[in-house]
Amino acid sequence: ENKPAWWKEAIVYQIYPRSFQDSNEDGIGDLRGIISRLDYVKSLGVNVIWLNPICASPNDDNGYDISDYRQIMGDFGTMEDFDLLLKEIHARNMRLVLDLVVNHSSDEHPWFREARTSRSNAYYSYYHWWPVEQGRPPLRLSFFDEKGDAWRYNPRTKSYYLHYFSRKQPDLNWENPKVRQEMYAMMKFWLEKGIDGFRMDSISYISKDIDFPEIDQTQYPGIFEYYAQGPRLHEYLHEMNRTVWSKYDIMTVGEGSGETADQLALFVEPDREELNMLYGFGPAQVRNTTKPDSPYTGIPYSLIALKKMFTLWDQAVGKGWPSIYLGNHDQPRMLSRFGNDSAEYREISAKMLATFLLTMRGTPYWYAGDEIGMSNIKFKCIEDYNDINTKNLYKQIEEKGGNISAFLEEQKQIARDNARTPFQWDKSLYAGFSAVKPWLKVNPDYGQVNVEVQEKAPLSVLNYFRKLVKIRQSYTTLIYGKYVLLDPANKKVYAYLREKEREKFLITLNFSPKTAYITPGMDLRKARMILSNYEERKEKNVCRRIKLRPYEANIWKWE
Ligand code: TEU
Ligand code: CA
Repeated sequence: ENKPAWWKEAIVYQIYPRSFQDSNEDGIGDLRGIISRLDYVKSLGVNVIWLNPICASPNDDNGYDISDYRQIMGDFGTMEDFDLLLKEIHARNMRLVLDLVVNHSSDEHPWFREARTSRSNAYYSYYHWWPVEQGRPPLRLSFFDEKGDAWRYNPRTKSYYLHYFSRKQPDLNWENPKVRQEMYAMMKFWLEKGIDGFRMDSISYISKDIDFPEIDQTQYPGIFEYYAQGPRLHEYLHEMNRTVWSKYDIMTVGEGSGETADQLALFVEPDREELNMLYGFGPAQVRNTTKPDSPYTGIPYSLIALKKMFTLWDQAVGKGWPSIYLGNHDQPRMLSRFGNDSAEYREISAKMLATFLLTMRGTPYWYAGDEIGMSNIKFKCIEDYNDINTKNLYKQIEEKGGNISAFLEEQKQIARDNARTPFQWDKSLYAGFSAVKPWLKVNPDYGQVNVEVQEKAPLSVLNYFRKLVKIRQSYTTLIYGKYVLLDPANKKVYAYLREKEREKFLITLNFSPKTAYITPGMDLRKARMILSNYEERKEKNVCRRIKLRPYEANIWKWE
């Protein structure tokens, strides 16, 4: 039995600071902007805010390239603004979790500026290098480099440095105990300010095989074995837990990278003293196949695979605790991906997805804007994009003479910028996000899809979300209760039980735009529908088989 903890009962609300609210008319969201919207966040009923990186950064990858771990990014404000933000969050009985980016720093961080000057510099061993006298470095591909290579030559040291992400994000060398000590001191700096936890970026990459063996996919078919999950990963996590985290009442969630379900428990089982949760890649990478844990290639997805994935991860967590999400700042909008963003089904399917996220076992991570049904912007041309990921892939395809229009079509479905467009507050110019032109275009649907309109509409997605939050918080069974998947082979319906002691819920979700049926295999005559995303409920005479309208979602409770 899992011990109750605040982070198990929490609903995490993820804010991408650049896109939430601009307070000083420069078109960029900032901390004062977030402060001015805290009453809104509180009104949702959520209780933990996770902010994407806010530290000083030249913004090659929007804050995931940190040049000073103890300063606030100029675009976002000052340390005084931060202290006020934290105070205001706590004053509303909410908590704050920060993004911790420790696998790499910016190349503009003083450590790297020093390191790149000479091999004898004390900071040289803060990073990973491949000296020229050893020949060409073994192949490692970068996720974000415009040429694709994760090694970049540095003439002054006659060596290549490693950067899994962009060339402005050199990987830190965690083998070096000094690097680890610096990081622990930095974590304490923020914890002493009173923050409530960390979301640990790309955490599995911190340990790698530093011999950098040639990649042999016949030996290890999974490429991640070469990039991440190195031999000392769990040692480092345990050390961080013992040295820092265990001294505070905080939550820690690691962002995984290609972990398979069988590795999950190693991160999160309490007696291992590592992380509270792992935010695995699995669920968001489900594709059109029934094989779980297969690499992502885009959409469409298969509902059967999605169900398999969530069910597998629910079990694989062992004595640990699951994290539940369908979208974030690296994924397309969940509505466009897993629901249906057409005018006809937008609202109903957004409500259906919300019903899913808030009735699963585990801590839900809710991405800001999903509660009003924000959808992919689907940019038509490359100039509209800001994301280094899309821009550099474009350059690579251009260079190779690849199919640009097919690439742009695909980006409409999967590009990260789809989820990074400014938050839609009202129907004024720029959606109330800013008085000036924002850093990224506002989704043109903001006239209907905005908070102001939905506040006034009792049946809006926004108000449905609030209702759901209340329901989750009134029944601990929806948090801790056992999760039991029903009818796994049903291609349209995701149905499951949540049960604890004598309390029992049935959740029935139609993930399709067609009428669908589910026969849960139990007597439903004593079950009452406590929530539906359709105004008109059809629960009369339901005995064994449930008929669901397009994207219909219901919560049933046994009396
Ligand atoms: O993402 C980790 C990661 O592995 C990404 O490469 C992800 O797969 C990619 O965005 C998909 O295109 C984290 C952050 O969430 C992401 O925003 C950062 O860009 C990345 O780390 C580097 O810090
Ligand atoms: Ca601003």
